[in-house]
Amino acid sequence: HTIPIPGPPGLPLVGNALAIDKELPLRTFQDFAEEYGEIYRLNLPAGPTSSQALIHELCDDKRFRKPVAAALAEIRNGVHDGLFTAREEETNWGIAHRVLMPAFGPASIQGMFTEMHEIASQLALKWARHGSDAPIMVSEDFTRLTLDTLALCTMNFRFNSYYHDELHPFINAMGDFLTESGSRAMRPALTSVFYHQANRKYWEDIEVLRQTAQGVLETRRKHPTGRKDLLSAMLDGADPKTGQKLSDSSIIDNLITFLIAGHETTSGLLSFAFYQLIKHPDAYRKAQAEVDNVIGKGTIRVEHMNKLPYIAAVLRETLRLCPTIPIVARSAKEDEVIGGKYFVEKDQRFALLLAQSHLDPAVYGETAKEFVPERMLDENFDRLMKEYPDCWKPFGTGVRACIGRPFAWQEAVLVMAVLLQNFDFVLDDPSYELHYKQTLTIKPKDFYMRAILRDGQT
Ligand code: MNH
Repeated sequence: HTIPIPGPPGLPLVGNALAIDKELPLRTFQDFAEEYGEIYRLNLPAGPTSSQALIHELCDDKRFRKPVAAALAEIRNGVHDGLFTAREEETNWGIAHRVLMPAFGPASIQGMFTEMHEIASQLALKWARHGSDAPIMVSEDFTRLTLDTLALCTMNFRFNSYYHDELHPFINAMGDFLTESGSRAMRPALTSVFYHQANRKYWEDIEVLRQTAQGVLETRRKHPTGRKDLLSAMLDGADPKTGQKLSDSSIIDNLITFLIAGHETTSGLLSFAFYQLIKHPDAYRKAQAEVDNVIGKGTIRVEHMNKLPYIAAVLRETLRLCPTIPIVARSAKEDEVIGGKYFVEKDQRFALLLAQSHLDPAVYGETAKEFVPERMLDENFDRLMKEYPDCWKPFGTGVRACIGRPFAWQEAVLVMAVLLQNFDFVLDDPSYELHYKQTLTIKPKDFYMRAILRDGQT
């Protein structure tokens, strides 16, 4: 016996679309989850799910897959079958995945440490120069950091964002392209003819992105270097399975994809992590003490990166409460029953509501909504993941999980260490309350802090 999936009543034609908060759709989805439980039906393309148990089931790659719909389908107009926007089983996904996996492996990421460190140090220098009275626009400066780091480490390209108020044309084009991809996904298909201007701008932005990436590729071809970065892995690497190399167009797709998938996510993580630390002085002290004990005042080296377990726990706990990709899509490969009772038709889409499943009291108990890094220390984390598989999914799932995770992790740990080593941080406005700004990812809205150089440091 199966039961229909519960859900709020909707209007004919628009369904539940009007109920969705325009600024912060995530809030509506979480409110409905509180009201209707672990799964509900909206008269929208996807059904939000939010218990660890259901999410565990939907993460099964044998029965469910990643659909490329909504905003992803719009981004796909720009980067085609690149890793992030490829449909299940498209050949180019397999080729790029196999060629790039080793290039995102631990050894290769460790090789990027020096360049990551350089960009992180530039940020510390900027904040030191601005002085402790200057409010820092946290997520904007972290976005400069993550973009510059990605471009430098993956393709040896320097945006030099810190000292420009005007961003590089590529960055503007990418920002507008992503925002517009989100808007297009929300618009009913028939109305798109009314958006001439926006459509033209959208395709022009795609052109800017592709031209820039093509320029980077051609420069590398003309001036080969011994650099072992992601670009050289794509230019030189052959797929171990088919022997095929990546086409130029596929390389361009993936160069742009790294910047798209890898900058806001990591920038949001760092922003939320500092917010949480400032709000939790006890955790803050422990994190800073760990940096002082393990690294002291000397230069941070790559060997330190896996010797900072408390920082790692802070980052995990931050991604639990504030998963910067708060929703991941899945769809059924065949007709299915989930949770032992809900009937699901083939191709029915689901939104894994990570921002809510990460609060499941069945997993995290009474303190589920609190920031408690201790529960994410290695041993506890391993136990949790074993006992409640898929209870923490900020990097997505299965074959389509994040390929950039080791990159993001090294960058985030390093930046935490550099900043905690050199500064004390306080809220610019002590009464600041956390609000999200939602685009494709979430970030803290209007979050400003101030950076005070620590005693005896210059
Ligand atoms: Mn990343 C896929 C989260 C950093 C490149 N990433 C995903 C997915 C999530 C995700 C979730 C799965 C999306 C989906 O199912 O539709 N990623 C993150 C988070 C961070 C992050 C939370 C930082 C914190 N990602 C990065 C970085 C890069 C990157 C850095 C690049 C250097 N991510 C990707 C790519 C994919 C992806 C590429 C698509 C992988 C695939 O489908 O094969």
